[in-house]
Amino acid sequence: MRPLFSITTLAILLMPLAAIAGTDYTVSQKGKKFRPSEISINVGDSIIFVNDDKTRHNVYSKSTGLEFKIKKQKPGDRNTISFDRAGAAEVRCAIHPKMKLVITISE
Ligand SMILES: [Cu+2]
Repeated sequence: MRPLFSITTLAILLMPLAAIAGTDYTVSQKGKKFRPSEISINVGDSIIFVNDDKTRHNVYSKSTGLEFKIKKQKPGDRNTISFDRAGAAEVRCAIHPKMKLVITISE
């Protein structure tokens, strides 16, 4: 008797689940800069903000529909933000006004 689902069929059926789970990207804050300073992701993906500096950061976005606020982030801390809609988010640091990250989120 043939198995009901082949491995290939199973892989195809499970693929949408992987898409829903999304991809995690890491953005470092080092030397009072975001690294990278621009990143393109897809809806459902997440960004892990890591403070690799010896100073605190305070990352936020006020971009419409894509607002978030990590608040005070100590050296070594990591915070994950997921993005569930398309658009462009400008990310700044409340402590260091020169810091800027642009996230482009596609469908
Ligand atoms: Cu900062």
